[in-house]
Amino acid sequence: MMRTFILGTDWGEDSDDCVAVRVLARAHKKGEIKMLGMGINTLTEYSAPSLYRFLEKEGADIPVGVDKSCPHKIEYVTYQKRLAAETDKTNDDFEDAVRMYRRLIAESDGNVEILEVGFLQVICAALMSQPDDISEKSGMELFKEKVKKIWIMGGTWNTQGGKEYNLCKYQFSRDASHTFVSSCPCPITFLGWEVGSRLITGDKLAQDDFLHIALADHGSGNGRESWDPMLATLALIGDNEKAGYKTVKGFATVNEEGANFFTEDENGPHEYVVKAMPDSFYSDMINNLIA
Ligand SMILES: [Ca+2]
Repeated sequence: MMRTFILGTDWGEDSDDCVAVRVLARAHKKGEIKMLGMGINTLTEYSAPSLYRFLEKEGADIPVGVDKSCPHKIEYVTYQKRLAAETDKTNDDFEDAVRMYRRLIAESDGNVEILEVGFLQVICAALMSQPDDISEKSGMELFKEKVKKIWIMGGTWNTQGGKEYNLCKYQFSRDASHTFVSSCPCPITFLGWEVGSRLITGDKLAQDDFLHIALADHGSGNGRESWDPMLATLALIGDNEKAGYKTVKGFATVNEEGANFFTEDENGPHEYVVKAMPDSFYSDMINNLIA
């Protein structure tokens, strides 16, 4: 059975999201996986149209949603404006991300994996959602029945009480991380800040490649740290050891201040990964996938 994924991204805040989107879009296009949809958990006037256009340039037909009630309205970054200028679409042409998650999960065959490389308010709202016109089931019931696995780029797992951007930057993201991690009935694999930090990818792209241009628009024309594409490649490979990681299993928590903690336990529902290979192993793999 082909593996199916939903991606959540804070598209527009950083540029490693663009690298991750290319990795996933290419795997989708090659038929290795099916990307059911991509939901954006930040909001600018160019959010959904720019991701839509990026995917169109990839030749990957993947639905896009955006958190239309996102409390975090950011200034657009240049790559969003550049891409959005190439389409007539606006955010109004796209589905709300929480509704999209509910719909895609409800319509799925029970084989869904969710990757999150941004804030957790959309996946949290989907988990806490009530029955509606999409499904008579609650979000909790849908997740239990249909979501097999969740992959999160977030946290710092080499220290207790670490605070990492995605899990704790804003009040809404702290609230979502705390609620989601304590309530989610599905297994979660975390790839922490410490894994992708200082590991550069996207530095070998052709100058006329639109991914290079997006990175350069963000001030990362010489490459960017690899948090999001490392999570994407880990999830695609689907086997921590084959992907070059050691696994620590147990129970993760995120407190109300957004600090993350971990209790090791062989039978725990959560795990985080630790690099088992030299950095070039991961950067070569990602650079090959996006070349
Ligand atoms: Ca991100």
